[in-house]
Amino acid sequence: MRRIRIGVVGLGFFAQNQLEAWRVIEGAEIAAVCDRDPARVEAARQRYGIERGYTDVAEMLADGGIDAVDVATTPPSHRAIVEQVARAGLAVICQKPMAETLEDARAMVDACRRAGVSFTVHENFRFQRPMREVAGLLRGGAIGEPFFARISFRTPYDVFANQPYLATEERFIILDLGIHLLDLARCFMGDAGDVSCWTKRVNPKIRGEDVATMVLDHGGGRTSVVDCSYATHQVPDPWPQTLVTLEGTEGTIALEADYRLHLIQGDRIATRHVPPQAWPWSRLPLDIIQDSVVALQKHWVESYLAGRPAETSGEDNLKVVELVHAAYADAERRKGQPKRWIKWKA
Ligand code: NAD
Ligand code: 89Y
Repeated sequence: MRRIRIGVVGLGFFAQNQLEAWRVIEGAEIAAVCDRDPARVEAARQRYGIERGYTDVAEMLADGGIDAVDVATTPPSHRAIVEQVARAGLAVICQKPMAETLEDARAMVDACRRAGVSFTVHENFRFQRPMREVAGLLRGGAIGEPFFARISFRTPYDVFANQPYLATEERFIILDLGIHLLDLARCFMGDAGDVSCWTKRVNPKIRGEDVATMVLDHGGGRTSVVDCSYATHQVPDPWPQTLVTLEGTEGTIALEADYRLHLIQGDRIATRHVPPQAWPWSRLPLDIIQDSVVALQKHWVESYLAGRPAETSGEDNLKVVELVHAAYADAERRKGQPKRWIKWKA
């Protein structure tokens, strides 16, 4: 069987996980690497033993011999690269956030649809092993009909050390991280029709918000609370774990720190340990994220070969981008409003 030939664009901090993952996934191979920084191209070529290296996406595409492009650059470049790849008629995977604006995200989905190419967003949190276990219990009916979810990510972790660009963005935590959590809320509870949101910047050294609390309306009184913070004093630091509670008519699922997964039904509780798979390049505590990259890329290969859209297709992920922007709009609206404190009646 011929392997799918992947061109990887963007060879920075996170791409290393994608490159490592492609190497262990049967059915795919890295055909070329590309970054505007020649030193990063050379380093990737040496480290991963890849012949073809480029500093320009157009040149990589013009040389042919590629079936799909995996885009791991930072968001400002996503739209132009995805549209370029779509015009070349190749499948494309793009890192989250697909784009910084809703307009760009819609244009990207539209460009891929018109070109007839498959478009997937690298939305990996729903592919974390514990999240697959939670979804399995839920879909198997273990808790009946879910009516409440809490998806929580709170940490003091210095995320700016590895990703310095996050400190200077006008919009930080919802666009960078909350986007994953909003996707998880959709994955567990279905689409949301409305979102209320409160944001705050606690760290004075950064530009955007580092704390956000969102409440999603899934209809029929069903809600999710999605909360995230990079400003929380917490020992031990759970980073980069996402904690989940799902309450249903027949039971509760609770994913606690250190991958302890509880299923509570009446007065019974069953607990399992659901850690990620370790890979030779895994580094604690990022192993949960690194394993999810392998799982997402494997899923992408299976979907591509079967000729069906991946779970996190561009069209599906557009709904997450819409939620992100709805959340920012709601937070902005609240900041502009006079406070409406509850008036207690004597
Ligand atoms: P980075 O700055 O470390 O790397 C980005 C690389 O892209 C750089 O080497 C840069 O030179 C290159 N680049 C930028 N524009 C380019 C262009 N037009 N052509 C060629 N190369 C270009 O960034 P990062 O931290 O690796 O983040 C990359 C993406 O990964 C972001 O979208 C980020 O949100 C995402 N990310 C995802 C996860 C996850 O769990 N899914 C985790 C971290 C980061
Ligand atoms: O960029 C973010 C992501 O996608 O997952 C965690 C992260 O690296 C920092 O918030």
